[in-house]
Amino acid sequence: MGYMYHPAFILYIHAFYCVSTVTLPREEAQILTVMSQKVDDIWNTFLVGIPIKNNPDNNTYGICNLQPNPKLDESEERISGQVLLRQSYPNGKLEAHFLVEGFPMDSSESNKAIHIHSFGDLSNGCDSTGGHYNPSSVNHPHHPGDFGNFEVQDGKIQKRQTNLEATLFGPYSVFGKSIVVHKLPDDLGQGGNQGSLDNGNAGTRLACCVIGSSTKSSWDKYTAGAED
Ligand SMILES: [Cu+2]
Ligand SMILES: [Zn+2]
Repeated sequence: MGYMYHPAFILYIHAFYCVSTVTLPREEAQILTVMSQKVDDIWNTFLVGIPIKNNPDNNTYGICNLQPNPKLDESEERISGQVLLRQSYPNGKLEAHFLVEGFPMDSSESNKAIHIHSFGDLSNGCDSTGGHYNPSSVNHPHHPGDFGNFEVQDGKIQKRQTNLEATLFGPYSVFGKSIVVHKLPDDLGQGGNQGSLDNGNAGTRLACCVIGSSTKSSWDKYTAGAED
């Protein structure tokens, strides 16, 4: 992404150089500091789009509170849960912690697909979240939110993933997008048809949520006892 060359960095170097080699009048030094902060603010607004300093540990947190799809038939399972997201600013890879419950204990289709979909629009249940979030126009399963298959054990999914491609920062931030849990496994692009290359033929949308910004305390609350 060329972070090395971002304007705040250049201005910092410039300001540092000036201040360290020449003794500037106090007023000029203050002006430089203010300018540097403003450039930094503009850059952060462009790069991040959300406040990044709400967590002292320099991580940005996200949460998605999964609710059953209100458009489901009576016969379908009602599942709910949380997906917790954490990423260190600005170059860290995304980590996600998945907690989903409410599956039948005797579920025979044990694997479920989970993806990031394009829209945070739940006005028509999970059906209005669109297709897979696909900013680079590639085939499934190469979308940034293709999390793959999740095994259900004792009616639950509980899984940590690290080193994910999706990001909470910049123009491709997934804040405001949605996460969908499907009824079927993800065929991972191996299904030999268009559906496979679009969405992995994962079937009915059982539950969904909109990804919002969050706090370290929510991350800690839901991942307690499950760290690594
Ligand atoms: Cu999906
Ligand atoms: Zn996909």
